[in-house]
Amino acid sequence: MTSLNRIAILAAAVAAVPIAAAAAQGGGMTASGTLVGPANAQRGTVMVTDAPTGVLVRIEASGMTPGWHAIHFHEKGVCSDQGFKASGAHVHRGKAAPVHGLLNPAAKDSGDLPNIYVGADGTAQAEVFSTLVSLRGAGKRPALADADGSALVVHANADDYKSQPIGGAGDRIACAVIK
Ligand SMILES: [Cu+2]
Repeated sequence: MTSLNRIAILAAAVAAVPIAAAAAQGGGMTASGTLVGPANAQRGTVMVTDAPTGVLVRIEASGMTPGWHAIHFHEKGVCSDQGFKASGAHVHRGKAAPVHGLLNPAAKDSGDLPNIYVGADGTAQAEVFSTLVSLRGAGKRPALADADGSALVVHANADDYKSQPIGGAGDRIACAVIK
């Protein structure tokens, strides 16, 4: 191949992947938030990276109660109220209430995520991946960075991945606005 041909092929390949299309497919954009507990006390950070088939989530937390805890994406980017109820229900498609549970065959809950484990020292470091959402709507998956934003909420108990409405996860104990 002459170098001229090579340049022509390279130019064609670049033209075939315009920047907008790359972003629509999940172009590595990130969003992050500060994890807060009761009385707005800082509990760590949450980082979400858009990926071609979903989102990668990194959580670094401290000052938490040891043990397994459910985490979910909730539908509104609000973590300022006592109890974090303002973050709403889980991220989901359409108007109907979602059917929850990663191990539930009928599930339609886009906010579902696997549990995290907090060690005896009250810290947790975890990376989890979800194919159920996107940051900005890639793959027609619900967008975390939509008009009203979203939040990552940590619950008091583990998620059993089956029971309704939230897998027995209990109270909301920490919350991070994703933006
Ligand atoms: Cu939840």
